[in-house]
Amino acid sequence: MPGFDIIGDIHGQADALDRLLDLLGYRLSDGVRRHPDGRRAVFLGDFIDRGPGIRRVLQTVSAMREAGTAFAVMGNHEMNAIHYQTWDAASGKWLRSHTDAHLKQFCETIRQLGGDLDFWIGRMKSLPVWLKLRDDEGVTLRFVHAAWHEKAMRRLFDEPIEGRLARFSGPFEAPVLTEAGILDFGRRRDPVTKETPFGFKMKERILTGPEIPLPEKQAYADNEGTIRRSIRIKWWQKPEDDASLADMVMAGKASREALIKSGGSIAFNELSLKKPFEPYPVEGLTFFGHYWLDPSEIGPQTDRLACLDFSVARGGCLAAYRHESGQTAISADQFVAVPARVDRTGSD
Ligand SMILES: [Mn+2]
Repeated sequence: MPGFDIIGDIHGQADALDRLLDLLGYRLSDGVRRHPDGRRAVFLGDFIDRGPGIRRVLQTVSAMREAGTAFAVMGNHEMNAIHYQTWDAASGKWLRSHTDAHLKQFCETIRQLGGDLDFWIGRMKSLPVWLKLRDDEGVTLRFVHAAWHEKAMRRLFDEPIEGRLARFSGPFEAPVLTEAGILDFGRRRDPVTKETPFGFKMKERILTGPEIPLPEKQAYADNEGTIRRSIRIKWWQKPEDDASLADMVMAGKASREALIKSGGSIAFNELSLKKPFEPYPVEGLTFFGHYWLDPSEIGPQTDRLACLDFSVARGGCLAAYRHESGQTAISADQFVAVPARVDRTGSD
C-alpha cells in the first residue's frame, strides 16, 4: 500500500528539492514528478523567499498537486505574500503593510517571479491552511505549517464571520481560504469593531506557531543575531513543574543555546503569562515544518509528532519523512535528507 513522503520548508532551494525527490524515487515524466509505486508527497509550506529557485520550486510543487502526486499546505511565507498583495478597501491599507522589513522578506520572490507574481499568488491562495487525511490502513495523518490546534480549527471552520460569510471553501480536512477568509486572517484590527479578528489570532498560531513573550531581561540574540523578545514554544507539550525556558522553547540547537546563555534556566512556570499555557492535544500522526531545526537534530519530537524543517535555507538540509501505511508511530530511521549544497570540490 503506497505511503506518503512528507517534505519540510524549501524556501526556493530548487536544487535541493530535485535531489530529495530523486532520492525518494519520484521520476520526472511529462513534466511532473511521480513515484512508480504511487506514493505521494506532502509539502508543509514555505516554498518562497530567500533561495535562488523560487519559480522552479513553485512549478514542481504545483505540477505535482495538479497531477495528484502531491498535497501541500500553506506556510506563513505564502500567507504573508498573499496579504502583502491584497488591498483592504474597508481599512484603506494593505493587509500586510509595505514596511522595509516586510519588503525585505518578500523581495527575492518579487524579483524572481517578476510579471508572473500575481499568477503565483493566485496559486498560493489554493493551498489549504491545514490538511488531515487517512492513509490506506486508516491511520490519521495531520499536516500543518507550524502548529495543530484542533479546537481553533473546528471553530474557524464552523463559525461564519461578519455578514455570515464562510472563511473557507472545500472540506474541513483541506480548508482553503475564501476572499473573506483572507481578509479575516490578515486584519490585525477589524475596521468596524476595532478588535483583533479570531481569524488573525488563529492564523498567527497555526501558521507562525504560538509564542510566549519573555520578561524584559530575558531578551536574547538568536543564532542570526536577531533580538528575540519572545520564544516559540513546544505547543504540544505540557510543561513539567520544574520546566525551564530552554525545555519549552521550540527552536534549533544554536538558538536554544543562545537562550540558555542568556538565562534560559529560569523556570517556565515563573513567566507571568496572561493565561496559563495550555498544550494543544494531538491524536494520530502530526507533521509540521517552520522551526529552523539544526540538521544534527533529524528525528521526531515524539513518536507521534515530527518537525521537518532542518534549515535548508541557511545551509542546513532538506528533509523528508517516509510514512508507510498503517504505521502508528514515527520512527527516527524513516527520515531522509539532502544537504543544501553539494560539495563538488572533494571529488576527483
Ligand atoms: Mn515558516
